[in-house]
Amino acid sequence: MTFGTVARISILLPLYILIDTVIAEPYVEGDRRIFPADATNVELHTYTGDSGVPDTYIVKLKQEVDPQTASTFVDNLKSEPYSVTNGRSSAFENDPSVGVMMDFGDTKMVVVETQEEGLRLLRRRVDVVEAIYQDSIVTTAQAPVCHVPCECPAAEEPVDNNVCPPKTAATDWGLDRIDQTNGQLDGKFNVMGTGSDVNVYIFDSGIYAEHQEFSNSDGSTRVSEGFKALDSWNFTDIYGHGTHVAGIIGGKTVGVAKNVNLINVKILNDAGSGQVSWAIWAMYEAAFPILATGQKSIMVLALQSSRNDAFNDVIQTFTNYGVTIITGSGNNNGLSFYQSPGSSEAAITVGASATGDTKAIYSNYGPEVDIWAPGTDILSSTTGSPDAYDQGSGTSVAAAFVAGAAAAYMSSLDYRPAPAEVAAYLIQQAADNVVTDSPTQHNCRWEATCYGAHFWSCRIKWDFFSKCPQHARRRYGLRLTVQTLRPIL
Ligand SMILES: [Ca+2]
Ligand SMILES: [Ca+2]
Repeated sequence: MTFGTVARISILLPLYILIDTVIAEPYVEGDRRIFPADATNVELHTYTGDSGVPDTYIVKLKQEVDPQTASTFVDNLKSEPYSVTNGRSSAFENDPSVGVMMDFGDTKMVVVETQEEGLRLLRRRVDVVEAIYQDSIVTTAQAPVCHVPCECPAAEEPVDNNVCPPKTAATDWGLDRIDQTNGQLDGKFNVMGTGSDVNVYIFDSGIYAEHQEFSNSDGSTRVSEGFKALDSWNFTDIYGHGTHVAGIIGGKTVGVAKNVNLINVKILNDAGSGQVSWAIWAMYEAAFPILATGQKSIMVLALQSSRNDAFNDVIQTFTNYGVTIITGSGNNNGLSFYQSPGSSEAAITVGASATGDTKAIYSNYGPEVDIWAPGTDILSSTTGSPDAYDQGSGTSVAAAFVAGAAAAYMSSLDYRPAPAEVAAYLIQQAADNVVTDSPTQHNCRWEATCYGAHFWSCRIKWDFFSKCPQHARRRYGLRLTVQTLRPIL
């Protein structure tokens, strides 16, 4: 090394440090690209892959912003250069959520459709905006496609495009399993509580209300129409996922809470796909009757998106208001930390098990998973005719069992229990040390994300690292200490 080189380093080093403190560089975490806040820009989250909805952002306002300033800000979004439109294309023209302020009490959000210049200017509104999150695609937490390695029942069965062959044998092992701590199935399902005074809001692809699983003795249905993301939709379930989930929660033969009120909140299109902003909007709409009546209510989000902190924020808010929210951990066979709502602390996050109490190969896992329930090869109602049934798998299925159990428990009380009370009851009823086959290679993983060539630009997830020892004890290892579900009373 020459003298000249040494001298250059000693001069440049302080400059690098100085620049680093002024302009915060983006970093990548999972498939999110996070632009930290700095003196002149608010925090921005985007996606590196195709999870993000192009040119669509969920803007979270600062908590201290007064209502007048907030509404002026939102009004101004409708003009150039923000150009909030009521949709970029005909398919979105009837999206009611864009450009409307959602006031959740402790937080306010507005969905904005804008492009590069508008986004740049939005980031400069440090006076009003807390953070900006790109909208993201949300789909059913159903697992028709095997994740690597494919979990097929027998190696000799053909695997086409990594999709397992359809299962034919109908089973009802899920109901049988959840009413007992012992893994030896007894062929029975006993439940106390029918969920009759509980409203379960199912945020999904719709519900086929005419299915016999939902019919009362007088021919009426227990399914009612709630809310839908796009005005042009009707409530019909074409995709079938919502009807399957609803059957497990409250079908009269295949369901857990056999007399619960099922409310159809359609936020997924007929291909089972939607946007997180649609889910947030529908939660906002659903909250009005829930909070006005104080009725026992559960929101079921059997959905998954790449992690979206706006989604997690709204779930936290409604949990604070007393709404019990139940979700699946997601179907990536990875950490639920990288998915929403699976990463939500506030929701009751459910992992999926297969027969024999093994972790379902697709199920996500990790510190955010609160409880496990059957998820693989579960028979339930489907669309097409009032007596149509099909098997499905996924953490949606597992979440549906827990939602049914929560509804049955809630209906046994003469008051609306707080979400924490519902969660505590379910976990207390469950058995530890049951679900096996959790991966071990992710134990106590910590990550450093670096940009540039300088060590001080690395960002280490100390938070995650510090959580590991506790969860390594409780939830990882050859013999898991996770819970399987055992309702009710
Ligand atoms: Ca049983
Ligand atoms: Ca949780």
